[in-house]
Amino acid sequence: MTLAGPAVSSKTASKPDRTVAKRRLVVVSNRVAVPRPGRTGGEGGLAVGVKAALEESGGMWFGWSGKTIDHEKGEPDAADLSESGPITYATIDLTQRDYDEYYNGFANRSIWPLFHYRLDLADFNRRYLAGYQRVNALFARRLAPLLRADDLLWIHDYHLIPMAEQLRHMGCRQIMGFFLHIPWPAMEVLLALPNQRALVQSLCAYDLVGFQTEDYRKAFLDYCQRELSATILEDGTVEAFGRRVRTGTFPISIDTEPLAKAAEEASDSRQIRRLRESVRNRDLIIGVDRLDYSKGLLVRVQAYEHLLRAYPANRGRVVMLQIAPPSRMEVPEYMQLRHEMEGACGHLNGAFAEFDWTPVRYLNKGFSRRMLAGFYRTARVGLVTPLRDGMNLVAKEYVASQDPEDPGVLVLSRFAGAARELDGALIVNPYDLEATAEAMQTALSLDLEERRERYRTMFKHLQTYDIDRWREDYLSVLAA
Ligand code: GDG
Repeated sequence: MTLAGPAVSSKTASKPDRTVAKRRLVVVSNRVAVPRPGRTGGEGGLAVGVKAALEESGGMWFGWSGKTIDHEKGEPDAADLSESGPITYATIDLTQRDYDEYYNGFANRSIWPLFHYRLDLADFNRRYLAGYQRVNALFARRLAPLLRADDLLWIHDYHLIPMAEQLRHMGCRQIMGFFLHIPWPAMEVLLALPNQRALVQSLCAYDLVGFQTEDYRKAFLDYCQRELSATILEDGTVEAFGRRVRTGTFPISIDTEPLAKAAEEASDSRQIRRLRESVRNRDLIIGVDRLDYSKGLLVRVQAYEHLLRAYPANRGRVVMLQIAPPSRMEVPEYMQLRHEMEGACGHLNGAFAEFDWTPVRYLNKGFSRRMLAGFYRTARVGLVTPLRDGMNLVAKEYVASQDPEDPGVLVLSRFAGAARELDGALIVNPYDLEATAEAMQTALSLDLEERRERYRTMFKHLQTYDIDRWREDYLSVLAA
């Protein structure tokens, strides 16, 4: 079994550039994880990686505060600044209308469904696009006065694609990099987005555009070549709209060692002991996902039902724990999914439960990172079945949290970016419910030696390609 390392397309990526440390880093993302007293450990991969980068070089983190204000009050005049150690946090509030049109609208009802191949759920209302452009322009206007000439800008994700273009219009000449956390879709799918050409043009205002996998980067280059007749240089640089933009593949990762340690410590905690006692001698199958239609939650429950039907010996012998904190609840498609999941889990439990066994425990709430690590370690099978996913950090977290002496098995969708790296997993097509059920059955029955072998190769990979390596690779290429 061999693991392919992440394909970083630039040859300079493995040699960290010392100049990175000298420049001030300015990170821009939709939300900013401003530290608050008594609130630690709830951050996801992006926040952990960004914070570590800013702590190393010093710098600023700019974005939305998470608060909305009345439209009548008008937009804020300037960003709110606060400092914590070497990091300056700069946040702005959004009006309710901006929030509805930019965030709930264009970002999460136009781009998100389309980039996850859900054309049936996409809504291309022009009001959304106007709101998206308006908020990106607002972000640029409030950020520009805070910038220094030699800052290095790192802008994140689909909410903020037009940021660099807006800043360039205002005369900003800094080095600007963009990283897309979600998939870049195949050209035929992207063509359905009414303003797709303008969106790609705005990406060309960056100096570097980073993707999670080589497939996404190639899909981007394919569009540039076929739709824009752009010149693509051998190293993946695109020449279009009078600019040159480099492209690269930078698979995001996790804080592998700290997470492995947290999982080991958590396994002795009171809560994890309680979990083990409640599961008793049964095998636990775990899923952890934002309640999002891209994560393949419904097909997962259906595949589990197939497992119980096709391999009835599992009845009373396995338990599925599905943690699904609600997300984007103002977007109707997410509310709809919530209803559907409640129906699916209720149906499953109604059909199979016994007076002393419930097949699925479905929880609509979040847990601390430490507890999550303990849950992962307790589970014999990690079930990660997105229908489309930029990377999927849960897959990596599940592996990192395992007991090296008695590790569990990861069942992973081929449509997650993580499947390109984690080939010690049992890779499945989540649309094929029966094959997914078979993989679950295989996962439950693998012998210890094979489980260890699969775990070892993946964990070793994650030790090298962790979240620090991700940001070092990105920033060294950006600064080069
Ligand atoms: C986007 C892309 C890409 C979940 N429940 C709890 C909790 N989580 C944490 C997980 C994980 C994170 O949230 C989710 O990350 P994913 O990668 O699985 O998915 P998205 O949120 O869709 O993220 C994705 C990612 O960006 C990074 O680039 O991988 O493809 O869609 O870290 O652990 N954390 C805590 N309690 C919970 O209940 N503390």
